[in-house]
Formats: sequence, structure tokens, C-alpha cells
Amino acid sequence: MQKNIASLIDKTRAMASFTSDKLADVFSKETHRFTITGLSRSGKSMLFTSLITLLKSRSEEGYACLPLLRYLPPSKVLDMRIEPLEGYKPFPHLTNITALENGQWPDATEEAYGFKLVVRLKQTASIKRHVLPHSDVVFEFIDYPGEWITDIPMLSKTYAQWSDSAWAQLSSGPQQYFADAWKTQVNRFDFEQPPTPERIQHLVNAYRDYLIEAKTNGISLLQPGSFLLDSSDFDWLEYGFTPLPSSITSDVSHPWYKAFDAHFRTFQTKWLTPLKQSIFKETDKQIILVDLFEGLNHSRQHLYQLKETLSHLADTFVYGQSNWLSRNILKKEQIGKVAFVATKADLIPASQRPNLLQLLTQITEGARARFTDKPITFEHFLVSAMQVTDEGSTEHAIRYKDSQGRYVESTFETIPSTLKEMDEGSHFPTEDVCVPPDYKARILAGKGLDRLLQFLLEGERE
Ligand SMILES: Nc1nc2c(ncn2[C@@H]2O[C@H](COP(=O)(O)OP(=O)(O)O)[C@@H](O)[C@H]2O)c(=O)[nH]1
Ligand SMILES: [Mg+2]
Repeated sequence: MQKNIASLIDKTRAMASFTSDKLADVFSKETHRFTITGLSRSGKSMLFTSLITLLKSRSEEGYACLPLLRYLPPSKVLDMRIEPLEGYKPFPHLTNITALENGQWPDATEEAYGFKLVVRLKQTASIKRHVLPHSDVVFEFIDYPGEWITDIPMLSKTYAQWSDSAWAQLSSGPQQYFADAWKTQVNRFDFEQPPTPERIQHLVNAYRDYLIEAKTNGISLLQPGSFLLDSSDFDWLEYGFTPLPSSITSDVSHPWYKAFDAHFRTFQTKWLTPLKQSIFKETDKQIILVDLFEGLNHSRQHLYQLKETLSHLADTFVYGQSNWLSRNILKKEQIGKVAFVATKADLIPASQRPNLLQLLTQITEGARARFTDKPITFEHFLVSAMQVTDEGSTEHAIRYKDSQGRYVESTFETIPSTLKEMDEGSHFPTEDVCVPPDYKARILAGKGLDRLLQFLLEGERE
């Protein structure tokens, strides 16, 4: 009996894929998994919160969300539900909404959360209707702390390789200005003394202070990012490590090298490997969120550094997903699709958005260059999960409520469309915007979410 049902469902699915109907193409698969990746503070949690709000208001209040309508006309959708995802804590949608209600942005994510969007479709073709009255299509989403993603490339390195690259890294770019205290500590440190737990903890704490300081100053390439989270399941106090000068990492008999090498391996096997399997596993489509404002706010060097970070992460975003690549591209000879999405686009006037998009394509250049010979196409677009700002009195201005509760207007200079155009030493202060009381209407007015949904929903074969 079980077998019969299973084969019936299979037939239904096969039939669905025969039709030229775009919708049927999209839903010929049962479960789609999407990883919306991005560094910490890139806007992942807020985007999920908006997405759920949008979908809920469509199904509960009949809010006619246009892009969804195009792909999921109400005549075909019986029901849309958000459900927990097995094996993950439920995404704290209500907690986030309560925060917004209180004028606060959702808390920074410290662990992994999952949710499922289940769309129940009416069978339209009459044969299918006889077989099954409806079919469920499941979309799975996972939210996680952005600090984790920067650590995935550490899986393919030895301790010595990682240490040397991390040491070179912290000695260059804008991060070098925050590494002085750490380097002084290392220079003073007596590595002739054996690596006792106390001494290791002392060093790890000093290194972590550097990571925290650099992070607050807009640096994105920080490893291990996992050490930044207090609630991390990896016990970085007990199994911590830091980069060390090459005089030590080049001597495999050095007690400090041995200690950190062992800890690094523990970090890889006990933490990174399971993390990669549970969070960064195969997905149908890749969406990579990028916050350009942190960089614009600090300096051109910060933007170069963001570009470098994305390029380092390229393998994690795309190629590292070997299952994804082989299942969706190599076997089926399909084109893989990756979307780079600049978030918080409401922070600048509409007139400046083309420049921001242009800048985004330059920032992703290094990451994309890693796949020139792969069947992958890239898209770039802008979103705002919430349209926090209003149009200003000129096309170069926006209006918003600042943290003092005043409704202010700010006029923009031209946002550089290339890194070269940005003067050394210039920066674009980020607006001091607050969560407005009419946050819900502003979520529904978010920009680019339609494009994002379209990217998620449309069939891989055009
Ligand atoms: N103006 C504006 N700010 C946003 C938007 N989305 C996120 N932010 C800001 O970016 C911060 C980080 O967003 P969050 O979703 O927590 O990032 P995550 O670390 O990737 O989950 C938030 O606290 C907000 O201050 C948006 O659509 N518009
Ligand atoms: Mg988050």
C-alpha cells in the first residue's frame, strides 16, 4: 500500500514537469532548500522576518503581494504555512516582531534557527486532481550567526597555513590599525614557557580582544568568527588557538605549535565539519547578502577588504557545496544561479541606487572570477527588508526619524559606483535611522523583495 502511494506521488510529480506551465516547473520538486548567506549584520535575520511577515499577511489577511501573485496565483494556492524545520530551533519571528513593535531591531543571531514555508497547491489539471487533490511544496530556510561563515574556509587549511595567512592578514589593510595591542602581547609573551591552559587562555583572550575591536570597527575578515560568540558550542576557552609568528609555526617540534595544531584540529572536526554539514549543505539556490554601508561608512579600504572577504568565501558560497553543484549543475547540465544582494537599500535616495548596484558588482568581482569556467550565472540586485526612510524634498535626499525621534532630512553626495571613484579618506556616514512605529506597513513596502522571491521561485530552466 505504501509503495502504491509513493509511486502515485512520483507519477504526479513527473506529470507536473511535463506541462509547459511555469508554475508546474517550479513545483515539480517537493522540497527546495535555500541558504541565504551573508556576513554578520548583512541583514539576514531582518530579511527572514520580513519574508515571513509578507507571507503571513498574504495568507492571513489576503494582502495581494504582487510578485507572489505572479508565480503563485491565489486560484492555485490553497494554503501557505510557516512551520518549524526538524532539527532546528524555530526561527524567532514573534520575538523579532515584538522587538520591532518596541522600536528595536531584532537581536543579533547567536545560534541556528530554521523554518519551513509549506505551500499547498490545488491540482489544476483534471487528471492530477483525480490522483491527488493537492500537493505540498516545502521551502526550507536556515538563519545562523554570520560569524560562522567566515570560518568554513579554515576547514581546508592546516594550522600552520591558517596561522601564517591570519598573521599576514592582520598585519595589512585597515585591520592592522586594531592589531597593535595583540602584537605587543605576542612580542612580550614568553613562548619558552610551556603551553598550560592558563597561558593558552591568556593568549586566546588577547587575540579575541583584537577580533572584537576589529569587528566593532567594520572589519569583516575575522577568523575564527566563532570565537566572537559567547554562546558558541565550541569551547574556545578550552580548545582555543591564535595565529602565531612564523618563527613558531615553522617549527613543528615547538610545544606551542603542537598545542595549537591539536586545538585547531579539534576545532575542525568537532565544530566546523558538523557545522558545514548542518548549515552550509546543499541548496537549490544561493542568495548572498552584502552590506555595503558598513564599508561606505568607514573607508575605501574597508570596501576592498569586504571584496577580499567575499572572494575568500566564494568556495563556501558555491563550489564548497559540492552536492549542490553536482546535483543541480553537473548531472542535469543546468545553469547554477547565485544572487548577490545589497541590503538596506532604503538608506540612500532612489536616485543613488543605480550607483550602489554598480558598486556591488565590483565588490563581488573577485568572488565571481573564481567561477568563470563553471556553468553559473550571477545576478545582482538591491533589497530593503523594511523601507525605513521616506523620499526627501529633492531626489538626492531622504527623510527619516532619527534616534532622538526627530523627523529629519538628509541630502546625499553621489555614492561612488566604483572603488576607484571613492576618495581615499572619504566616507559616507550611515544614517541614524530608527525602527518606525508603522514598521509593518514599511515591511510590506520593502523594496526588491519581489525580485528576491522571483529569484527563489522561478524555475532553473528558462
Ligand atoms: N534601514 C534598514 N536597515 C536594516 C535593514 N535590514 C537590516 N537593517 C539593519 O542592519 C542590522 C543587521 O540586520 P540583521 O538582519 O540582524 O543582520 P544579520 O546579522 O545578517 O542577521 C539591523 O539591526 C538593522 O540596523 C533594512 O531593510 N533597512
Ligand atoms: Mg542574524
